[in-house]
Amino acid sequence: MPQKFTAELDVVVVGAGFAGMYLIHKLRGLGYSVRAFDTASDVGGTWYWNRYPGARCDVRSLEYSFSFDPELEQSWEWSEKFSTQPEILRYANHIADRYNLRPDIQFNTRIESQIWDDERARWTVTTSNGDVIDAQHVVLAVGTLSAPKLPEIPGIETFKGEWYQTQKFPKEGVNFFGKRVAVIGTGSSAIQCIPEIAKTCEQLTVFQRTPNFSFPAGNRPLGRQEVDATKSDYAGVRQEARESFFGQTGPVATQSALEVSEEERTRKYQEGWNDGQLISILGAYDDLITNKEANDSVADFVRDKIREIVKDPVTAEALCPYNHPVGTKRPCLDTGYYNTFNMPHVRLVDLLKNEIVEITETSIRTTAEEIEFDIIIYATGFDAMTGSIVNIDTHGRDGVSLKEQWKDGPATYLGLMVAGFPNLFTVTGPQSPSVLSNMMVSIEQHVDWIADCIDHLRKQGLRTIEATPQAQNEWVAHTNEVAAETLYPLANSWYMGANVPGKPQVFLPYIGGVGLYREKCDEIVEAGYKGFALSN
Ligand code: N01
Repeated sequence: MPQKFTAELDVVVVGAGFAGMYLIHKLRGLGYSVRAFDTASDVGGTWYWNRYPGARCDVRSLEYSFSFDPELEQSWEWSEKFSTQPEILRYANHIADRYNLRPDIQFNTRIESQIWDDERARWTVTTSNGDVIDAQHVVLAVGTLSAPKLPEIPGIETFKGEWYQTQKFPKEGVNFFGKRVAVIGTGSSAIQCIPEIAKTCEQLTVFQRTPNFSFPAGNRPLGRQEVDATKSDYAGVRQEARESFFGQTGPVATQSALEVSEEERTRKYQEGWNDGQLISILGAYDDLITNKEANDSVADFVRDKIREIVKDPVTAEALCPYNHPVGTKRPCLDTGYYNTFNMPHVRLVDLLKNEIVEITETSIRTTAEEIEFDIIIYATGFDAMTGSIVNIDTHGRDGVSLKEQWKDGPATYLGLMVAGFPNLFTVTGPQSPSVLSNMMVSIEQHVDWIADCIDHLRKQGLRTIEATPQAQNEWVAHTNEVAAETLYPLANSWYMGANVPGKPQVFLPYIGGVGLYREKCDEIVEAGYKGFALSN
């Protein structure tokens, strides 16, 4: 029986975060019928869900914003150096209102499956609401850190108190006053929420498996002068970010950390520490992420800072990271994190000494003790970069499943397309700079590239585009080669897929740099979409 479609579209967009919203705006402007779908009840993607106390971006707000509309960037006013989640969500809502995007977004809807029909050269997309959509293209704007992960702890389901995941915090917030609170995890989310929760709770216990390197954010209100300085040359600022390594403006190091004296290095690291930006420290020398000895010098600097700040020497030592080079697990920017451990009602439990055995109805039990709690916060991360892609049942040519094809690790061409899956695009997908960059810069680049590509097909009277297996293999080999030149593979990080049991351990993003990557993408287009097969 022929399939009954509830809608026909040029493009289905999965996700209504910043990428999904810009896709609607861009594609609609080019005359395409497009609809985005999101499980959330409103726009914002990652900033819709991550409402935990203290949630804040750690890329400067003036640069963590869209550049595609000069009027938008001039008229929007950021209040602080690093924006809070509520302010970024207001910005997301402003985008939705300003460009009237909501009529083309279906909320509270999950995309369940996407099946490629080779004969018709179209996708059949089904949703949790029973829609069956016939679409020429599908763009996955699903986010890179949007499949939250609970820890595998026995008894987790038995806890009778309140429990929350940082990535799915309730809209109405949580009242910690007078409560005994546990936070499990010490990644970016935990490091941001711990100082905030400590302000009101009765007792806070932090369960740490791996200490992380964290730097003070030095957040502050934005001054008029600095805003005007950026706004008077926004085009120049954006250009510099696009051509940079991490998608942000900042110093470009040209010297090895080992070429200078210890005093000089310490002075430079102190400058970065005071400046409160990850790129100021990690970009202080050009070999900090490639040379272990160079990296050790900055690791020593941070460990000294921790010992200086945290009064109890046992706690200080437990907070000092030793098992990975700085930067190879996502480093954090914090507001008072280490100082929080000087508060009398805050305690660190070092899981490297005594691991968690189980969670009971009322407590967390380690090999050494049992502690009762009213609230448990799981700040335990995500199935990063691939989780939210493979969670959609996707079948390409000859019915091949994407999940099955990626069982040994993701393989893409440029993080934009996958061989065997025509007309299916990923925004900031694996093997693109993505999570190693200012996401707004990478999102805009990918959306522009994808929209131009779709438009190229139409103008040339073509129906499909697909990565060739050879180009994909070469790109994956290149991304692995570049990663192998760095220290990243030395860490058990989510960049490596190491935080999800059974997930293949490969370095997920592309560490060649945002500017270089953009050049490569542009060259490929100029060479007639080299490495892609286009057909009518
Ligand atoms: O998650 P994470 P996150 N028992 O995976 C621990 C972005 N982000 O939500 O390292 C005990 O980093 C785990 O321990 P270990 C940013 O890119 C950005 O904090 O696996 N502990 C780790 O400490 C970030 O990197 C911003 O040993 C367990 C923690 O949980 C990414 O999102 C803010 C455990 C998870 O840390 C993810 O950050 C927030 C277990 N069974 C997030 N399982 C900003 O822009 C896991 N852990 C500032």
